[in-house]
Parts: sequence; C-alpha cells; structure tokens
Amino acid sequence: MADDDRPDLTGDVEGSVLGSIKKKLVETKEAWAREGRALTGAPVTPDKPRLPPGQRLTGDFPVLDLGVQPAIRPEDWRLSVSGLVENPIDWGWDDFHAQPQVRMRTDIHCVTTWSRYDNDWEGVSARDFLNVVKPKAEARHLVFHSHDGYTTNVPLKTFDDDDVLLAHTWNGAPLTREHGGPIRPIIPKLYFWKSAKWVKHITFLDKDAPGFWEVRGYNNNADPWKEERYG
Ligand SMILES: Nc1nc2c(c(=O)[nH]1)N[C@H]1C(S)=C(S)[C@@H](COP(=O)(O)O)O[C@H]1N2
Ligand SMILES: [Mo]
Repeated sequence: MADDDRPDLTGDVEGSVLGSIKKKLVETKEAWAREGRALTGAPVTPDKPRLPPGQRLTGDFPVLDLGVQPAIRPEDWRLSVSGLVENPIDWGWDDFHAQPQVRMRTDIHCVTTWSRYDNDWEGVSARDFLNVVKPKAEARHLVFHSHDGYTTNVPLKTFDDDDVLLAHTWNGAPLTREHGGPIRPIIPKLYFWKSAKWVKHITFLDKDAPGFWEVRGYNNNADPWKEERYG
C-alpha cells in the first residue's frame, strides 16, 4: 500500500522525535501482523467461556497507542458526524451531556493478548446516539477519526448493539487522557483497537474504509472469539 493511501498524520507529529518512536512501533506491529503473532487457533475452552482463545487475564489497564496522547480540555471538546446521516451533529461537551446517560459493564480484549474483565463505563449509548444522528438507509459502515490521526472502521450493524457506547467515565472516574479521554467509543465485542481513543469525528459510509491498523495487516473484522487478529 502506498504511503499516500494511509490515514493522515499531522506533519508536526511525523517530523518530531515522537514521530520516529511511533514509526518504529508501527513497524513492529506490522511485522507481528505478518508473522501472525499470538495466533493460536485454539478452540475456546468450555470451562472458560469468558476468555477468548489466546488471551490472558490482567487486572491492569495497559496503555497502547501511537505514542501521541492529545490533551483535549472538555470545554474545547467537540464531536462531529458526517456522511450518510439525516442529522450531522456537531456536539460540544454540554450537548453530549444533555443526552440520556447509561452505565455498562464490559470486558476488554486487546489483540496483544491481554483481557480485562468488568470495566464500568458511563456515557451515551450507541443506540441513543444513532437515534439522534439517524443513519440513512444506505449507511453500512462507520469510520472513527481521532485527534492523533488514528482511524478505525466498524460495520454499522456491529456499532448498533446494546453493549456499545461513547464513554466519558471508566470505573467511576472521568476517562483519563492516556485512555482516550474525554470521550471514546467502546465496542466490547471487538478487539480493543476498534475502540478509538480521543475521537473527534465519525463518518457514515455506504462502503467499507479500513482504518490505521486495518491497512497495516490487522484483521478488518476483529472478533476475539474467532481470533480475527490479522489478515
Ligand atoms: N486514537 C487512538 N485510538 C486507539 C489507538 C491509538 O493509537 N490511537 N490504539 C488502539 C489500540 S491498538 C488499543 S489496544 C487500544 C488501547 O487502549 P488503552 O490505551 O486505553 O488500553 O486503543 C485503541 N485506540
Ligand atoms: Mo491494540
């Protein structure tokens, strides 16, 4: 894939020391994807129906990203929506908090093999969000765009689920900057790279548009139960 096809990364990031750290990190993960690292092909063990194959449980909350953690003050935060929707919203912090608020408890499964149970999230459910933006009949896919240049894609039917939300709180405290605060989508049925930190924009498309890791060897679907890590 040509560099030009890759998602935009801001010039100041690419040119900096952080940019070169990130390049190394990205290259390492691309190599892991080519090698199929951590792929076990193991069947789901019947006595542990909660832990997907090849995963191990941790009580920590590891931080993984491209090495850039944008600082966004709630008062500056905005979320815009474009593409195939009836109502292309542009929300500020107060607009977001004026929506119905929900609590959900979910597990996290990261492609790097850690899983974390019982994460308590608060925010706006995907279902309530979709009721506001109103996807058009042709809309099939979503792409999340983040402040660090990251993108990731999910089918609308996967996002439109009762365990998906746009979260501002984790385990009773505001979502920290390192974990993608002030707001990030949480899509528990997929590997955690599909849950974009520091989200700023969501677009609804009729066609699929693979994101940052999806064009670098990660699987487009990312179902942990099928071990859809790469390819
Ligand atoms: N904006 C953004 N979102 C991102 C990433 C990133 O680099 N940038 N990394 C993804 C990956 S690969 C993982 S495993 C999770 C890690 O989230 P955490 O740092 O809160 O554990 O964020 C995902 N969302
Ligand atoms: Mo990840």
